[in-house]
Amino acid sequence: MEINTHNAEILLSAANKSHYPQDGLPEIALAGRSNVGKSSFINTMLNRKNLARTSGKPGKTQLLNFFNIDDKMRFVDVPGYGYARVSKKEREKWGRMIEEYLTTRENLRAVVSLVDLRHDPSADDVQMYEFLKYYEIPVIIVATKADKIPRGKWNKHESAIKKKLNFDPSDDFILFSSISKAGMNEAWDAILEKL
Ligand SMILES: Nc1nc2c(ncn2[C@@H]2O[C@H](COP(=O)(O)OP(=O)(O)OP(=O)(O)O)[C@@H](O)[C@H]2O)c(=O)[nH]1
Ligand SMILES: [Mg+2]
Repeated sequence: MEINTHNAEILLSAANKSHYPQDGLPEIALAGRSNVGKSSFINTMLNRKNLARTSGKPGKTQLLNFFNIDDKMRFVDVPGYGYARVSKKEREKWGRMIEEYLTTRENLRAVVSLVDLRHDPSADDVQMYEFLKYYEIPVIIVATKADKIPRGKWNKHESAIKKKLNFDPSDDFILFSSISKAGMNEAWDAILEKL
């Protein structure tokens, strides 16, 4: 598929099903803990500075944000999990919103599940991966902030993450940096293959 990735705009934000776009365009969702770099991933992939709003302040993305890419596909920026300073009630609301999207959305082709290359995956990261495997949702693991780890140590960090996740070798695993753009072409290849 030929996609002009420069032709991208925020389409809408949704809290539930009734607000999702109504057409059949394929969607790729971004999941990961708060601050891992989901919005930065979107900006990097679309060569934009701040199309998906980023900040040092975790919990910035509160709704499902749908990005139209050249009227051919969408990215769906999902609010991050694991942000400590939210109430139990908010966490439950978050859980229902994500679960509804991931388990019922026919447009969904794959989830890009982001983890921080520097650290072992959190319990929430492991749970998200298990959830996606359980529902047989195609998953692409993207390990972010690779620029913060010297290249000579990438392999060691990759192995540690795979082990902790009980990684299925048939899934994609991509080392990524929104600073250096390492892994960007590989990520696009993996995504286009899923559409
Ligand atoms: N060095 C480095 N910093 C990054 C990278 N990706 C993201 N960041 C920084 O990490 C912080 C969080 O990035 P966001 O993209 O806003 O993270 P998010 O996952 O969208 O966070 P929430 O919306 O809160 O869930 C920002 O300060 C980014 O500049 C990366 O690849 N390398
Ligand atoms: Mg965000």
